[in-house]
Amino acid sequence: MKNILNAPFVQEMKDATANMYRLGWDERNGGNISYLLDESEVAEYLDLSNVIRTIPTGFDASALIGKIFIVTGTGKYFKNVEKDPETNLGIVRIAKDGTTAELLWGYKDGGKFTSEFPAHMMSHISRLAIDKNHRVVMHSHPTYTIAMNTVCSIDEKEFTHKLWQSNTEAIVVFPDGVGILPCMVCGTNEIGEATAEKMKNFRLVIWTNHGIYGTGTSMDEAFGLIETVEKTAQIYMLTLGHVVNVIPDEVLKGLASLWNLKPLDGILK
Ligand code: 2HA
Ligand code: ZN
Repeated sequence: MKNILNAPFVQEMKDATANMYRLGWDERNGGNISYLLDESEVAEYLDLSNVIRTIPTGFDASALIGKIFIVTGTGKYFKNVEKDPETNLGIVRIAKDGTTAELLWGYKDGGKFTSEFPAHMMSHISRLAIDKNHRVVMHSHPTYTIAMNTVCSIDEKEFTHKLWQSNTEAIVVFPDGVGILPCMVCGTNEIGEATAEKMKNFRLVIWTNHGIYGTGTSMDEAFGLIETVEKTAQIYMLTLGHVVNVIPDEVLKGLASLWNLKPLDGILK
């Protein structure tokens, strides 16, 4: 059996959380990541018949029975994942009953997965239905994204247009736009269900006054989506009240056509 601390997926979780912490996106215990793993890859590092303990999911995750995820722990700080992955991360498999998670590794101090586990798992279900290669759900509290969401309408098309108009990369990276939920109580099945509903149409979902979710087929893709929204929101906020030039719709259409992208309908004139 290989040493799990050397597994590429553990390294990816360490790198992502460290980067996000240093970017200032994930203060204290803010943010969480879940990453769907390949069973045969995990089997190189763990005896899959050895369940350390079981943890109730609190919702029906039947669509994910047998699937294995590495997930950040509740109350844990992204800052600390790199130096102690076995306490701050866990690997869980959704059990046959669909409402229990089997702990295969981690949460060494008796902990459990993020309080946003429902939003993560329900989002995985939505994204997998659209793209079988989907793997990562990432949640974060990037400062400028939250600031821009505070001063702008939560109308998804209006918000997406403002992002596209501020940075030529934006339409290229997220032609499908950004979904937005109103301010809600986080950590609940309700916000999980609402997020998963948005995830049927969007890879990016903003939680008003809270943060953002990004998804992808890889850690880089999910991270890159959030990073591009945050960079663009920073430009928007730095220029707010001083704007002379926004990217015209004709240029946005030109970018979409150059890269063979289908921008979200109902935004460009
Ligand atoms: O886990 O980010 O949304 C801390 C959070 C809750
Ligand atoms: Zn959060």
